[in-house]
Amino acid sequence: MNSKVACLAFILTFLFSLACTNQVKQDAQTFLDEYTETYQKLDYEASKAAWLANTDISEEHDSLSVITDKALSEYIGKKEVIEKAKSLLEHKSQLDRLQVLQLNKILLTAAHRPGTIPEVVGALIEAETKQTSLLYGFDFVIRDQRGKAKIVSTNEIDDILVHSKDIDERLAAWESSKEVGKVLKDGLANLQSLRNKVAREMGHSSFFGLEVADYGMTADEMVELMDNLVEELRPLYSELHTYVRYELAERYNEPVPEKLPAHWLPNRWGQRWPGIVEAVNLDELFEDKSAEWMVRAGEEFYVSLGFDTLNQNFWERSDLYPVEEGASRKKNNHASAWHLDLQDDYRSLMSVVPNSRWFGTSHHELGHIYYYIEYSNPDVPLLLRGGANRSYHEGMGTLMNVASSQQAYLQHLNLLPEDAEIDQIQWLLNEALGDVVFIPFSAGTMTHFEYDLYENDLPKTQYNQRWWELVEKYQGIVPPSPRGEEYCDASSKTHINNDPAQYYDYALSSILVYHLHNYIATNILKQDPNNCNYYGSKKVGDFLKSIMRPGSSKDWRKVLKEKTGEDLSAKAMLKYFEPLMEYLKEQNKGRESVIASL
Ligand code: X8Z
Ligand code: ZN
Repeated sequence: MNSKVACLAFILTFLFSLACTNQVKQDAQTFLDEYTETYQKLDYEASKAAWLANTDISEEHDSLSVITDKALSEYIGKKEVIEKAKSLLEHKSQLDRLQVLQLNKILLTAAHRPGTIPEVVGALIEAETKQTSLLYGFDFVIRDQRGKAKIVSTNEIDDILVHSKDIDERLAAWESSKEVGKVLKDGLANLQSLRNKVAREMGHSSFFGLEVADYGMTADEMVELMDNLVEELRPLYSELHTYVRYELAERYNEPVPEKLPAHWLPNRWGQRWPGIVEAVNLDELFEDKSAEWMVRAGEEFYVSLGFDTLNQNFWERSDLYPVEEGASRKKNNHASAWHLDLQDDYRSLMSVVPNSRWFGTSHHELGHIYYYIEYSNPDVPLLLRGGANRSYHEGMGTLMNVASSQQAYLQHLNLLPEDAEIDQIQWLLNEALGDVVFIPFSAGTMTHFEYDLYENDLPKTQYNQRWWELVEKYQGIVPPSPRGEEYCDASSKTHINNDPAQYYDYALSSILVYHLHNYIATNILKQDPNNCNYYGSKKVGDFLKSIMRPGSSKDWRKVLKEKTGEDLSAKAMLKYFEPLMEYLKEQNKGRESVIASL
Protein backbone atom coordinates (compact mmCIF):
# COMPACT_ATOMS: atom_id res chain seq x y z
CA MET A 1 0.00 0.00 0.00
CA ASN A 2 1.49 3.33 -0.89
CA SER A 3 1.57 6.01 1.76
CA LYS A 4 -1.25 8.08 0.23
CA VAL A 5 -3.65 5.16 0.31
CA ALA A 6 -2.61 4.27 3.87
CA CYS A 7 -3.21 7.83 4.91
CA LEU A 8 -6.63 7.89 3.30
CA ALA A 9 -7.56 4.58 4.97
CA PHE A 10 -6.48 6.02 8.29
CA ILE A 11 -8.57 9.13 7.82
CA LEU A 12 -11.61 7.12 6.76
CA THR A 13 -11.28 4.80 9.76
CA PHE A 14 -10.91 7.81 12.02
CA LEU A 15 -13.97 9.51 10.54
CA PHE A 16 -15.96 6.29 10.79
CA SER A 17 -15.12 5.81 14.46
CA LEU A 18 -15.88 9.48 15.12
CA ALA A 19 -19.27 9.04 13.50
CA CYS A 20 -19.90 5.94 15.61
CA THR A 21 -18.89 7.78 18.78
CA ASN A 22 -21.13 10.65 17.90
CA GLN A 23 -23.92 8.23 17.17
CA VAL A 24 -23.53 6.52 20.57
CA LYS A 25 -23.38 9.87 22.33
CA GLN A 26 -26.42 11.08 20.47
CA ASP A 27 -28.26 7.88 21.21
CA ALA A 28 -27.39 8.16 24.89
CA GLN A 29 -28.49 11.77 25.05
CA THR A 30 -31.84 11.02 23.43
CA PHE A 31 -32.42 8.28 25.99
CA LEU A 32 -31.29 10.47 28.89
CA ASP A 33 -33.52 13.36 27.81
CA GLU A 34 -36.56 11.14 27.52
CA TYR A 35 -35.87 9.42 30.80
CA THR A 36 -35.26 12.69 32.62
CA GLU A 37 -38.46 14.27 31.39
CA THR A 38 -40.63 11.32 32.42
CA TYR A 39 -38.75 10.80 35.66
CA GLN A 40 -39.13 14.41 36.75
CA LYS A 41 -42.88 14.36 36.09
CA LEU A 42 -43.56 11.09 37.89
CA ASP A 43 -41.17 11.84 40.72
CA TYR A 44 -42.81 15.23 41.33
CA GLU A 45 -46.24 13.61 41.57
CA ALA A 46 -44.91 10.96 43.96
CA SER A 47 -43.07 13.55 46.06
CA LYS A 48 -46.15 15.76 46.37
CA ALA A 49 -48.22 12.79 47.47
CA ALA A 50 -45.55 11.68 49.94
CA TRP A 51 -45.41 15.23 51.30
CA LEU A 52 -49.15 15.12 51.91
CA ALA A 53 -48.93 11.69 53.52
CA ASN A 54 -46.19 12.96 55.86
CA THR A 55 -47.81 16.25 56.78
CA ASP A 56 -51.35 14.98 57.22
CA ILE A 57 -51.34 11.29 58.08
CA SER A 58 -54.42 9.45 56.83
CA GLU A 59 -55.35 6.31 54.95
CA GLU A 60 -56.48 8.35 52.01
CA HIS A 61 -53.16 10.17 51.75
CA ASP A 62 -51.29 6.90 52.15
CA SER A 63 -53.25 5.41 49.24
CA LEU A 64 -52.46 8.35 47.01
CA SER A 65 -48.81 8.11 47.95
CA VAL A 66 -48.77 4.39 47.15
CA ILE A 67 -50.44 4.92 43.77
CA THR A 68 -48.04 7.66 42.67
CA ASP A 69 -44.98 5.81 43.98
CA LYS A 70 -46.08 2.72 42.06
CA ALA A 71 -46.43 4.75 38.87
CA LEU A 72 -42.94 6.16 39.33
CA SER A 73 -41.51 2.76 40.20
CA GLU A 74 -43.04 1.12 37.19
CA TYR A 75 -41.12 3.52 35.00
CA ILE A 76 -37.75 3.64 36.76
CA GLY A 77 -37.60 -0.14 37.13
CA LYS A 78 -38.73 -0.94 33.57
CA LYS A 79 -36.87 -3.77 31.88
CA GLU A 80 -36.32 -1.63 28.76
CA VAL A 81 -34.88 1.21 30.83
CA ILE A 82 -32.42 -1.11 32.54
CA GLU A 83 -31.42 -2.83 29.31
CA LYS A 84 -30.95 0.42 27.44
CA ALA A 85 -28.81 1.92 30.21
CA LYS A 86 -26.72 -1.24 30.38
CA SER A 87 -26.24 -1.45 26.62
CA LEU A 88 -25.16 2.18 26.44
CA LEU A 89 -22.69 1.65 29.25
CA GLU A 90 -21.06 -1.07 27.19
CA HIS A 91 -19.76 1.82 25.07
CA LYS A 92 -18.64 3.78 28.06
CA SER A 93 -15.44 5.01 26.48
CA GLN A 94 -17.43 6.75 23.74
CA LEU A 95 -19.68 8.62 26.15
CA ASP A 96 -19.27 11.86 28.07
CA ARG A 97 -18.36 11.63 31.73
CA LEU A 98 -21.70 13.14 32.72
CA GLN A 99 -23.57 10.69 30.51
CA VAL A 100 -21.85 7.77 32.20
CA LEU A 101 -22.67 9.16 35.63
CA GLN A 102 -26.31 9.59 34.69
CA LEU A 103 -26.60 6.10 33.26
CA ASN A 104 -25.10 4.62 36.41
CA LYS A 105 -27.54 6.65 38.44
CA ILE A 106 -30.43 5.27 36.39
CA LEU A 107 -29.27 1.73 37.14
CA LEU A 108 -28.91 2.43 40.84
CA THR A 109 -32.36 3.97 40.91
CA ALA A 110 -33.77 0.95 39.05
CA ALA A 111 -32.17 -1.36 41.59
CA HIS A 112 -34.51 0.12 44.20
CA ARG A 113 -37.56 -0.76 42.12
CA PRO A 114 -36.71 -3.60 39.68
CA GLY A 115 -39.53 -4.18 37.23
CA THR A 116 -38.74 -7.88 37.06
CA ILE A 117 -40.44 -8.45 40.44
CA PRO A 118 -43.40 -6.07 40.39
CA GLU A 119 -45.30 -7.81 43.17
CA VAL A 120 -42.34 -7.44 45.55
CA VAL A 121 -41.85 -3.79 44.61
CA GLY A 122 -45.56 -3.11 45.08
CA ALA A 123 -45.54 -4.79 48.48
CA LEU A 124 -42.46 -2.79 49.47
CA ILE A 125 -44.07 0.54 48.57
CA GLU A 126 -47.15 -0.33 50.60
CA ALA A 127 -45.09 -1.55 53.56
CA GLU A 128 -42.92 1.59 53.58
CA THR A 129 -45.88 3.92 53.51
CA LYS A 130 -47.65 2.00 56.25
CA GLN A 131 -44.59 1.96 58.50
CA THR A 132 -44.23 5.75 58.36
CA SER A 133 -47.91 6.20 59.21
CA LEU A 134 -47.64 3.81 62.13
CA LEU A 135 -44.57 5.57 63.48
CA TYR A 136 -45.91 9.10 63.21
CA GLY A 137 -49.53 8.26 63.89
CA PHE A 138 -48.53 6.68 67.19
CA ASP A 139 -49.78 8.17 70.44
CA PHE A 140 -47.02 8.34 73.03
CA VAL A 141 -48.50 8.13 76.50
CA ILE A 142 -47.09 9.03 79.91
CA ARG A 143 -48.97 8.22 83.13
CA ASP A 144 -48.85 10.62 86.04
CA GLN A 145 -48.37 9.49 89.64
CA ARG A 146 -52.07 8.72 89.95
CA GLY A 147 -51.91 6.55 86.85
CA LYS A 148 -53.76 8.99 84.62
CA ALA A 149 -52.60 8.67 81.02
CA LYS A 150 -51.61 11.72 79.02
CA ILE A 151 -50.75 11.79 75.33
CA VAL A 152 -47.44 13.55 74.83
CA SER A 153 -45.51 14.74 71.81
CA THR A 154 -41.94 13.63 71.14
CA ASN A 155 -40.87 17.23 71.78
CA GLU A 156 -42.32 16.86 75.29
CA ILE A 157 -40.55 13.54 75.83
CA ASP A 158 -37.27 15.07 74.69
CA ASP A 159 -37.81 17.99 76.99
CA ILE A 160 -38.15 15.69 80.00
CA LEU A 161 -35.05 13.76 79.01
CA VAL A 162 -32.99 16.92 78.63
CA HIS A 163 -34.20 18.75 81.72
CA SER A 164 -35.77 16.52 84.36
CA LYS A 165 -33.77 15.48 87.39
CA ASP A 166 -36.53 13.22 88.63
CA ILE A 167 -35.38 9.71 87.77
CA ASP A 168 -38.91 8.24 87.85
CA GLU A 169 -40.18 10.87 85.48
CA ARG A 170 -37.22 10.20 83.20
CA LEU A 171 -37.86 6.46 83.25
CA ALA A 172 -41.53 6.96 82.38
CA ALA A 173 -40.62 9.24 79.47
CA TRP A 174 -37.95 6.89 78.14
CA GLU A 175 -40.18 3.81 78.41
CA SER A 176 -43.03 5.63 76.74
CA SER A 177 -40.77 6.56 73.82
CA LYS A 178 -40.02 2.88 73.16
CA GLU A 179 -43.61 1.61 73.14
CA VAL A 180 -43.89 2.43 69.45
CA GLY A 181 -41.37 -0.33 68.67
CA LYS A 182 -43.92 -3.01 69.55
CA VAL A 183 -46.21 -1.67 66.84
CA LEU A 184 -43.41 -1.43 64.29
CA LYS A 185 -41.67 -4.77 64.74
CA ASP A 186 -43.68 -6.86 62.26
CA GLY A 187 -43.47 -4.06 59.73
CA LEU A 188 -39.69 -3.92 60.10
CA ALA A 189 -39.38 -7.66 59.55
CA ASN A 190 -41.51 -7.37 56.45
CA LEU A 191 -39.43 -4.44 55.19
CA GLN A 192 -36.19 -6.29 55.88
CA SER A 193 -37.27 -9.17 53.70
CA LEU A 194 -38.76 -7.06 50.91
CA ARG A 195 -35.84 -4.63 50.79
CA ASN A 196 -33.36 -7.47 50.55
CA LYS A 197 -35.36 -9.21 47.81
CA VAL A 198 -35.41 -5.99 45.82
CA ALA A 199 -31.70 -5.26 46.28
CA ARG A 200 -30.59 -8.80 45.50
CA GLU A 201 -32.67 -8.89 42.32
CA MET A 202 -30.09 -6.72 40.55
CA GLY A 203 -27.09 -8.42 42.13
CA HIS A 204 -26.45 -6.31 45.25
CA SER A 205 -25.30 -8.18 48.35
CA SER A 206 -28.25 -6.90 50.38
CA PHE A 207 -30.22 -3.71 50.86
CA PHE A 208 -27.32 -2.39 52.94
CA GLY A 209 -24.98 -3.13 50.02
CA LEU A 210 -27.31 -1.32 47.64
CA GLU A 211 -27.37 1.85 49.73
CA VAL A 212 -23.59 1.81 50.18
CA ALA A 213 -23.14 1.40 46.41
CA ASP A 214 -23.91 5.11 46.11
CA TYR A 215 -20.43 5.73 47.54
CA GLY A 216 -18.83 3.29 45.12
CA MET A 217 -18.05 1.03 48.08
CA THR A 218 -19.08 -2.42 49.29
CA ALA A 219 -20.98 -3.10 52.52
CA ASP A 220 -17.85 -4.49 54.17
CA GLU A 221 -15.71 -1.56 53.12
CA MET A 222 -18.21 0.85 54.67
CA VAL A 223 -18.33 -1.09 57.92
CA GLU A 224 -14.53 -1.15 58.05
CA LEU A 225 -14.44 2.62 57.54
CA MET A 226 -16.95 3.07 60.34
CA ASP A 227 -15.03 0.75 62.65
CA ASN A 228 -11.87 2.75 62.09
CA LEU A 229 -13.74 5.91 62.96
CA VAL A 230 -15.05 4.44 66.20
CA GLU A 231 -11.51 3.31 67.02
CA GLU A 232 -10.00 6.73 66.35
CA LEU A 233 -12.45 8.45 68.65
CA ARG A 234 -12.56 5.75 71.30
CA PRO A 235 -9.98 7.28 73.71
CA LEU A 236 -11.94 10.54 73.82
CA TYR A 237 -15.31 8.82 74.02
CA SER A 238 -14.03 6.66 76.83
CA GLU A 239 -13.09 9.73 78.89
CA LEU A 240 -16.43 11.39 78.17
CA HIS A 241 -18.31 8.26 79.13
CA THR A 242 -16.46 7.94 82.43
CA TYR A 243 -16.93 11.61 83.22
CA VAL A 244 -20.66 11.45 82.55
CA ARG A 245 -21.19 8.27 84.62
CA TYR A 246 -19.83 10.06 87.66
CA GLU A 247 -21.51 13.37 86.90
CA LEU A 248 -24.97 11.88 86.43
CA ALA A 249 -24.68 9.53 89.40
CA GLU A 250 -24.15 12.60 91.54
CA ARG A 251 -26.99 14.48 89.85
CA TYR A 252 -29.49 11.67 90.37
CA ASN A 253 -28.06 10.69 93.72
CA GLU A 254 -27.40 7.12 92.63
CA PRO A 255 -24.36 4.83 92.83
CA VAL A 256 -21.95 5.17 89.91
CA PRO A 257 -23.02 2.59 87.32
CA GLU A 258 -20.64 0.62 85.17
CA LYS A 259 -22.62 1.32 82.02
CA LEU A 260 -24.92 4.30 81.55
CA PRO A 261 -28.63 3.52 82.06
CA ALA A 262 -30.42 4.68 78.91
CA HIS A 263 -33.02 6.75 80.80
CA TRP A 264 -30.30 8.82 82.49
CA LEU A 265 -29.34 10.33 79.17
CA PRO A 266 -30.84 13.39 77.51
CA ASN A 267 -31.77 11.71 74.25
CA ARG A 268 -34.05 8.77 73.45
CA TRP A 269 -31.17 6.81 71.91
CA GLY A 270 -28.27 8.36 73.74
CA GLN A 271 -27.08 9.71 70.38
CA ARG A 272 -26.15 13.15 71.75
CA TRP A 273 -25.94 14.22 75.36
CA PRO A 274 -26.98 17.87 75.57
CA GLY A 275 -27.74 19.68 78.81
CA ILE A 276 -25.34 17.66 80.97
CA VAL A 277 -22.89 20.53 81.31
CA GLU A 278 -24.73 22.82 83.67
CA ALA A 279 -22.39 25.75 83.04
CA VAL A 280 -23.51 25.84 79.41
CA ASN A 281 -27.27 26.05 79.32
CA LEU A 282 -27.99 26.72 75.68
CA ASP A 283 -31.75 26.20 75.87
CA GLU A 284 -31.96 29.24 78.11
CA LEU A 285 -30.73 31.42 75.25
CA PHE A 286 -33.87 30.76 73.23
CA GLU A 287 -36.48 31.09 75.95
CA ASP A 288 -37.85 34.42 74.73
CA LYS A 289 -37.64 33.61 71.03
CA SER A 290 -40.46 32.41 68.81
CA ALA A 291 -40.26 29.29 66.66
CA GLU A 292 -40.52 31.53 63.57
CA TRP A 293 -37.50 33.51 64.73
CA MET A 294 -35.43 30.33 64.82
CA VAL A 295 -35.97 29.48 61.16
CA ARG A 296 -35.62 33.10 60.01
CA ALA A 297 -32.34 33.35 61.92
CA GLY A 298 -31.15 30.30 60.00
CA GLU A 299 -32.03 31.89 56.66
CA GLU A 300 -30.40 35.14 57.71
CA PHE A 301 -27.17 33.27 58.48
CA TYR A 302 -27.01 31.82 54.96
CA VAL A 303 -27.96 35.16 53.41
CA SER A 304 -25.11 36.83 55.29
CA LEU A 305 -22.76 34.44 53.49
CA GLY A 306 -24.10 35.54 50.11
CA PHE A 307 -26.88 32.99 49.53
CA ASP A 308 -30.25 34.27 48.29
CA THR A 309 -33.32 34.50 50.46
CA LEU A 310 -35.59 31.48 50.23
CA ASN A 311 -38.43 31.69 47.76
CA GLN A 312 -41.99 32.53 48.78
CA ASN A 313 -43.12 28.98 48.03
CA PHE A 314 -40.77 27.69 50.69
CA TRP A 315 -42.46 29.76 53.36
CA GLU A 316 -45.95 28.99 52.08
CA ARG A 317 -45.58 25.27 51.46
CA SER A 318 -43.22 24.19 54.23
CA ASP A 319 -44.59 22.74 57.46
CA LEU A 320 -42.21 24.09 60.05
CA TYR A 321 -43.92 24.10 63.44
CA PRO A 322 -45.71 21.59 65.68
CA VAL A 323 -49.34 20.88 64.87
CA GLU A 324 -51.61 23.50 66.43
CA GLU A 325 -52.99 22.63 69.86
CA GLY A 326 -56.23 20.67 69.57
CA ALA A 327 -55.87 19.94 65.85
CA SER A 328 -56.62 16.40 64.78
CA ARG A 329 -53.94 16.33 62.10
CA LYS A 330 -50.89 14.20 62.74
CA LYS A 331 -47.59 14.71 60.98
CA ASN A 332 -44.13 13.27 60.73
CA ASN A 333 -42.32 15.24 63.41
CA HIS A 334 -38.77 14.32 62.47
CA ALA A 335 -37.01 17.12 60.61
CA SER A 336 -36.47 16.77 56.88
CA ALA A 337 -35.84 18.80 53.75
CA TRP A 338 -37.52 18.02 50.45
CA HIS A 339 -36.66 18.83 46.84
CA LEU A 340 -39.89 17.95 45.16
CA ASP A 341 -39.41 18.86 41.51
CA LEU A 342 -35.60 18.88 41.55
CA GLN A 343 -35.89 22.52 40.55
CA ASP A 344 -37.38 25.24 42.72
CA ASP A 345 -40.07 23.48 44.75
CA TYR A 346 -38.13 22.93 47.95
CA ARG A 347 -39.70 22.65 51.39
CA SER A 348 -38.89 21.63 54.92
CA LEU A 349 -40.88 19.58 57.38
CA MET A 350 -40.05 20.31 61.02
CA SER A 351 -41.67 20.83 64.41
CA VAL A 352 -39.55 23.74 65.57
CA VAL A 353 -39.88 24.97 69.13
CA PRO A 354 -37.51 27.50 70.63
CA ASN A 355 -34.63 25.48 72.07
CA SER A 356 -31.02 24.84 71.14
CA ARG A 357 -31.70 21.49 69.47
CA TRP A 358 -34.17 23.01 67.02
CA PHE A 359 -31.89 26.00 66.46
CA GLY A 360 -29.21 23.59 65.26
CA THR A 361 -31.72 21.50 63.32
CA SER A 362 -33.10 24.56 61.51
CA HIS A 363 -29.59 25.40 60.33
CA HIS A 364 -29.13 21.75 59.34
CA GLU A 365 -32.30 21.57 57.25
CA LEU A 366 -31.60 24.87 55.54
CA GLY A 367 -28.20 23.43 54.59
CA HIS A 368 -30.05 20.76 52.59
CA ILE A 369 -32.27 23.42 51.06
CA TYR A 370 -29.38 25.68 49.99
CA TYR A 371 -27.61 22.63 48.55
CA TYR A 372 -30.75 21.97 46.43
CA ILE A 373 -30.80 25.57 45.27
CA GLU A 374 -27.13 25.64 44.34
CA TYR A 375 -27.04 22.47 42.27
CA SER A 376 -30.30 23.27 40.49
CA ASN A 377 -28.40 25.04 37.74
CA PRO A 378 -28.19 24.34 34.00
CA ASP A 379 -24.74 22.73 34.29
CA VAL A 380 -26.03 19.93 36.48
CA PRO A 381 -28.34 17.43 34.78
CA LEU A 382 -31.44 16.71 36.80
CA LEU A 383 -30.34 13.16 37.52
CA LEU A 384 -27.14 14.40 39.15
CA ARG A 385 -28.88 16.83 41.47
CA GLY A 386 -27.76 15.29 44.71
CA GLY A 387 -24.88 15.74 47.09
CA ALA A 388 -21.30 14.94 46.06
CA ASN A 389 -22.36 11.97 48.11
CA ARG A 390 -25.13 11.67 50.71
CA SER A 391 -22.83 12.59 53.57
CA TYR A 392 -21.97 15.90 51.89
CA HIS A 393 -25.67 16.68 51.87
CA GLU A 394 -25.84 16.03 55.58
CA GLY A 395 -22.53 17.79 56.10
CA MET A 396 -23.42 21.18 54.66
CA GLY A 397 -26.22 21.77 57.14
CA THR A 398 -24.35 20.20 60.03
CA LEU A 399 -21.41 22.47 59.29
CA MET A 400 -23.74 25.42 59.69
CA ASN A 401 -25.07 23.78 62.81
CA VAL A 402 -21.52 23.71 64.23
CA ALA A 403 -20.97 27.28 63.01
CA SER A 404 -24.25 28.39 64.56
CA SER A 405 -23.17 27.22 67.99
CA GLN A 406 -19.91 29.17 68.02
CA GLN A 407 -19.84 31.78 70.78
CA ALA A 408 -18.99 34.65 68.45
CA TYR A 409 -22.10 33.98 66.37
CA LEU A 410 -24.36 33.62 69.40
CA GLN A 411 -22.97 36.91 70.64
CA HIS A 412 -23.62 38.48 67.26
CA LEU A 413 -27.29 37.45 67.59
CA ASN A 414 -27.35 38.90 71.10
CA LEU A 415 -28.20 35.48 72.43
CA LEU A 416 -25.05 35.58 74.51
CA PRO A 417 -24.01 38.89 76.08
CA GLU A 418 -20.75 40.31 74.66
CA ASP A 419 -19.17 40.19 78.09
CA ALA A 420 -20.47 36.72 79.03
CA GLU A 421 -17.91 34.87 81.05
CA ILE A 422 -17.63 31.57 79.34
CA ASP A 423 -15.70 28.65 80.70
CA GLN A 424 -14.06 27.49 77.49
CA ILE A 425 -13.44 23.95 78.65
CA GLN A 426 -17.05 23.50 79.72
CA TRP A 427 -18.14 24.90 76.38
CA LEU A 428 -15.94 22.43 74.53
CA LEU A 429 -17.14 19.63 76.76
CA ASN A 430 -20.72 20.45 75.84
CA GLU A 431 -19.82 20.32 72.14
CA ALA A 432 -18.04 16.99 72.56
CA LEU A 433 -21.06 15.55 74.35
CA GLY A 434 -22.88 16.25 71.10
CA ASP A 435 -20.55 15.53 68.23
CA VAL A 436 -18.09 13.02 69.69
CA VAL A 437 -20.75 11.01 71.50
CA PHE A 438 -22.61 10.79 68.19
CA ILE A 439 -19.88 8.67 66.55
CA PRO A 440 -20.28 5.42 68.54
CA PHE A 441 -24.02 5.67 67.95
CA SER A 442 -23.91 6.43 64.23
CA ALA A 443 -20.79 4.54 63.13
CA GLY A 444 -21.18 1.79 65.74
CA THR A 445 -24.68 0.91 66.88
CA MET A 446 -26.75 2.08 63.92
CA THR A 447 -24.37 0.97 61.18
CA HIS A 448 -23.79 -2.46 62.68
CA PHE A 449 -27.45 -3.06 63.43
CA GLU A 450 -28.48 -2.30 59.86
CA TYR A 451 -25.56 -4.30 58.48
CA ASP A 452 -26.73 -7.29 60.52
CA LEU A 453 -30.35 -6.68 59.65
CA TYR A 454 -29.81 -6.71 55.90
CA GLU A 455 -26.43 -8.20 55.09
CA ASN A 456 -26.78 -11.05 57.63
CA ASP A 457 -30.58 -11.37 57.50
CA LEU A 458 -30.83 -10.97 61.28
CA PRO A 459 -33.81 -13.08 62.49
CA LYS A 460 -36.74 -11.16 63.90
CA THR A 461 -36.44 -13.14 67.13
CA GLN A 462 -33.06 -11.47 67.76
CA TYR A 463 -33.77 -7.85 66.86
CA ASN A 464 -33.92 -6.46 70.37
CA GLN A 465 -31.18 -8.61 71.81
CA ARG A 466 -28.82 -7.62 69.00
CA TRP A 467 -29.75 -3.95 69.30
CA TRP A 468 -28.86 -3.84 72.98
CA GLU A 469 -25.66 -5.85 72.48
CA LEU A 470 -24.52 -3.16 70.05
CA VAL A 471 -25.71 -0.27 72.23
CA GLU A 472 -23.72 -1.70 75.11
CA LYS A 473 -20.67 -2.51 73.03
CA TYR A 474 -20.33 0.79 71.20
CA GLN A 475 -22.03 3.33 73.45
CA GLY A 476 -21.58 1.70 76.86
CA ILE A 477 -25.31 2.18 77.52
CA VAL A 478 -27.71 -0.38 79.01
CA PRO A 479 -31.51 -0.45 79.21
CA PRO A 480 -33.15 0.47 82.53
CA SER A 481 -34.38 -3.13 82.80
CA PRO A 482 -34.17 -6.21 80.54
CA ARG A 483 -35.93 -5.66 77.22
CA GLY A 484 -37.47 -8.76 75.67
CA GLU A 485 -38.31 -9.47 72.05
CA GLU A 486 -41.81 -8.06 72.46
CA TYR A 487 -40.06 -4.70 72.01
CA CYS A 488 -38.22 -3.45 68.98
CA ASP A 489 -36.26 -0.56 70.38
CA ALA A 490 -34.25 -0.06 67.19
CA SER A 491 -37.36 0.83 65.27
CA SER A 492 -38.18 3.70 67.60
CA LYS A 493 -35.46 5.43 65.56
CA THR A 494 -37.03 6.89 62.44
CA HIS A 495 -34.08 6.07 60.16
CA ILE A 496 -34.42 2.33 60.79
CA ASN A 497 -37.87 2.51 59.24
CA ASN A 498 -37.86 5.16 56.59
CA ASP A 499 -34.33 6.23 55.76
CA PRO A 500 -32.87 2.77 55.97
CA ALA A 501 -29.26 1.60 55.78
CA GLN A 502 -27.91 5.11 55.44
CA TYR A 503 -27.04 6.21 58.94
CA TYR A 504 -23.28 6.04 58.27
CA ASP A 505 -23.99 9.16 56.17
CA TYR A 506 -24.25 11.11 59.40
CA ALA A 507 -21.08 9.62 60.89
CA LEU A 508 -19.13 10.49 57.77
CA SER A 509 -20.68 13.91 57.62
CA SER A 510 -19.54 14.67 61.17
CA ILE A 511 -15.97 13.96 60.17
CA LEU A 512 -16.38 15.96 56.98
CA VAL A 513 -17.80 18.87 58.94
CA TYR A 514 -14.78 19.22 61.20
CA HIS A 515 -12.48 18.80 58.21
CA LEU A 516 -14.25 21.66 56.41
CA HIS A 517 -14.67 23.76 59.53
CA ASN A 518 -10.96 23.55 60.24
CA TYR A 519 -10.16 24.59 56.70
CA ILE A 520 -12.63 27.49 56.77
CA ALA A 521 -11.49 28.80 60.15
CA THR A 522 -7.78 28.46 59.48
CA ASN A 523 -7.47 29.28 55.81
CA ILE A 524 -10.44 31.49 54.99
CA LEU A 525 -11.38 33.29 58.19
CA LYS A 526 -7.96 33.04 59.78
CA GLN A 527 -9.60 32.55 63.15
CA ASP A 528 -9.37 30.00 65.90
CA PRO A 529 -11.44 26.93 64.86
CA ASN A 530 -12.67 26.66 68.44
CA ASN A 531 -14.21 30.10 68.36
CA CYS A 532 -14.81 31.68 65.00
CA ASN A 533 -17.59 33.48 63.27
CA TYR A 534 -18.74 32.67 59.75
CA TYR A 535 -21.45 35.35 59.81
CA GLY A 536 -21.17 37.83 56.97
CA SER A 537 -18.22 36.16 55.23
CA LYS A 538 -18.86 36.06 51.49
CA LYS A 539 -15.62 34.14 51.12
CA VAL A 540 -17.01 31.33 53.25
CA GLY A 541 -20.22 31.48 51.23
CA ASP A 542 -18.29 31.22 47.96
CA PHE A 543 -16.31 28.28 49.30
CA LEU A 544 -19.48 26.44 50.30
CA LYS A 545 -21.18 27.25 47.02
CA SER A 546 -18.24 25.88 45.08
CA ILE A 547 -18.72 22.56 46.86
CA MET A 548 -22.48 22.58 46.47
CA ARG A 549 -22.80 23.79 42.89
CA PRO A 550 -21.64 20.67 41.00
CA GLY A 551 -24.02 18.39 42.95
CA SER A 552 -23.05 14.80 42.32
CA SER A 553 -21.50 15.54 38.94
CA LYS A 554 -18.04 15.49 40.54
CA ASP A 555 -16.32 12.69 42.45
CA TRP A 556 -16.61 13.36 46.19
CA ARG A 557 -13.01 12.45 46.95
CA LYS A 558 -11.75 14.83 44.28
CA VAL A 559 -13.98 17.63 45.55
CA LEU A 560 -12.44 17.43 48.99
CA LYS A 561 -8.88 17.16 47.78
CA GLU A 562 -9.37 20.06 45.40
CA LYS A 563 -11.05 22.27 47.98
CA THR A 564 -9.02 21.51 51.08
CA GLY A 565 -5.86 19.88 49.78
CA GLU A 566 -6.39 16.86 51.98
CA ASP A 567 -8.15 13.52 52.07
CA LEU A 568 -10.96 12.92 54.52
CA SER A 569 -9.87 11.97 58.03
CA ALA A 570 -10.90 12.46 61.65
CA LYS A 571 -7.73 14.47 62.28
CA ALA A 572 -9.48 17.85 62.39
CA MET A 573 -12.19 16.60 64.74
CA LEU A 574 -9.62 15.15 67.12
CA LYS A 575 -7.60 18.35 67.00
CA TYR A 576 -10.68 20.44 67.76
CA PHE A 577 -11.32 18.48 70.94
CA GLU A 578 -7.67 18.02 71.92
CA PRO A 579 -7.76 20.57 74.78
CA LEU A 580 -10.53 18.55 76.37
CA MET A 581 -8.54 15.35 76.70
CA GLU A 582 -6.21 16.70 79.32
CA TYR A 583 -9.07 18.15 81.35
CA LEU A 584 -11.03 14.91 81.26
CA LYS A 585 -8.02 12.81 82.21
CA GLU A 586 -7.49 15.03 85.21
CA GLN A 587 -11.18 14.81 86.21
CA ASN A 588 -11.24 11.06 85.71
CA LYS A 589 -8.10 10.31 87.73
CA GLY A 590 -8.72 7.22 89.84
CA ARG A 591 -11.99 6.47 88.05
CA GLU A 592 -12.49 3.25 86.20
CA SER A 593 -13.14 3.44 82.47
CA VAL A 594 -15.25 0.75 80.84
CA ILE A 595 -15.21 1.80 77.20
CA ALA A 596 -11.52 1.15 76.59
CA SER A 597 -12.00 -2.49 77.46
CA LEU A 598 -15.03 -3.09 75.27
O1 X8Z B 1 -32.19 13.05 60.87
C1 X8Z B 1 -31.45 14.00 60.99
C2 X8Z B 1 -31.82 15.34 60.38
C3 X8Z B 1 -32.61 15.18 59.16
S1 X8Z B 1 -31.67 14.74 57.80
C4 X8Z B 1 -32.62 16.13 61.36
N1 X8Z B 1 -30.30 13.89 61.72
C5 X8Z B 1 -29.92 12.65 62.37
C6 X8Z B 1 -30.86 12.26 63.51
O2 X8Z B 1 -31.66 13.09 63.94
O3 X8Z B 1 -30.77 11.14 63.99
C7 X8Z B 1 -29.32 14.95 61.92
C8 X8Z B 1 -28.25 14.35 62.75
C9 X8Z B 1 -28.54 12.89 62.89
ZN1 ZN C 1 -30.15 16.05 57.18
